[in-house]
Amino acid sequence: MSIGIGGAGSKLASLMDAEQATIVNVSQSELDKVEAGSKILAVAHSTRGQFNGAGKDPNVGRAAHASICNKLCELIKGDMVFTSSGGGTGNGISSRLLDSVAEQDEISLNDKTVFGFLLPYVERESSEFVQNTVDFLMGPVSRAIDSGNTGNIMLFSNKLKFEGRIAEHDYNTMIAGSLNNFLSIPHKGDQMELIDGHVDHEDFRVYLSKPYFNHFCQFEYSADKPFGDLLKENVSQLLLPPEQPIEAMFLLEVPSRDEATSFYDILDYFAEDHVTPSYGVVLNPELEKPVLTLSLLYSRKPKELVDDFCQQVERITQKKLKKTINQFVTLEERRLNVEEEVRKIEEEDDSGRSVLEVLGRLQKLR
Ligand SMILES: Nc1nc2c(ncn2[C@@H]2O[C@H](COP(=O)(O)OP(=O)(O)OP(=O)(O)O)[C@@H](O)[C@H]2O)c(=O)[nH]1
Ligand SMILES: [Mg+2]
Repeated sequence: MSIGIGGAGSKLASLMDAEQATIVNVSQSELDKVEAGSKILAVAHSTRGQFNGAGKDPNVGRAAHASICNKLCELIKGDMVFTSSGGGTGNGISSRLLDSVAEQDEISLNDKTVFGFLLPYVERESSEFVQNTVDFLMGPVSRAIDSGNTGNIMLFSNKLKFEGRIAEHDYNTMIAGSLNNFLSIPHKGDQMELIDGHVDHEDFRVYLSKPYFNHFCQFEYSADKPFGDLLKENVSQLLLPPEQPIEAMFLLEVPSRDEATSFYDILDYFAEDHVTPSYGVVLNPELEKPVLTLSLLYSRKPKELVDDFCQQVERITQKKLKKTINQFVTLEERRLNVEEEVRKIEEEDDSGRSVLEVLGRLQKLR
């Protein structure tokens, strides 16, 4: 089951499994737009947000959180929460939710919540979305990570959506599809013939409960290329790029038993960084080539993530500044034109005095 908070979060949760999804919003009309098994309306004392959402103001979401606080805390146990980091509803409600997670003494492994945050693409999205995201990462996300009380955190990015000009629904489907690929690792271990290693449901649950960022991807595996190069080419564009992993997990599906031992190359690659992945190798005769589903857990201070954001903002600010300077130059040209206009008036003036002469006298009087 998954819980979606705000517009983007609700759409993602619904795509993961509409019947099982619970969606949360401050606006009934926003709730009506998305299909879900269960819908929760969060109400603030003020009437702001009731019709169109929080209008990018996280204060509205934060205020509304109080009305659903207990219900939501109970609901997220052992489940997945999706929200955008930029919108007012998702950001505001999730901020309070993350704080309540951080304040608890210890959360048992089975009750840990996995969070999926959808980050804006700085180059194309509004400054409010970016500022809300910076506040979100520096505040509640940072505190929740420090508490060690969250499960994995997935940082989805809208960069590819904008750069690839992908329709919203298609992009959401890509995100949900790629997450489902990762989540299917233990099921495939059950359903397909196991050749080597093993990732069972319990191992998977333990992996999900670790408070690190999770980057997952799936690609055709070839032992002909160094694994590092292959990985570089195939990291997911739907998520922020991964850092040096602390832990890893993979499932290698091979069409025939002959290719099964190629997984040793992957283990060798990770051994160089002292990472010993959990893994399974299964036989999938329906495939033509081996397919690898890989997840990397990495740790990163939210401050560093924010620094990346700020660098992008800085680049854009520089570009805007350049544009402003160009505009200023245009204004200069206009001023010169005004001087010319004065000359024209002077020529046309039939009083016998030049305008510049009059101006000169006025200056002497001063
Ligand atoms: N990929 C994707 N991004 C979305 C979608 N809807 C909104 N976003 C992004 O999410 C951010 C805006 O957040 P929303 O989820 O719309 O906002 P909200 O939580 O409903 O909050 P308010 O609308 O302010 O009440 C921006 O970065 C949007 O680009 C979606 O369906 N898919
Ligand atoms: Mg909204």
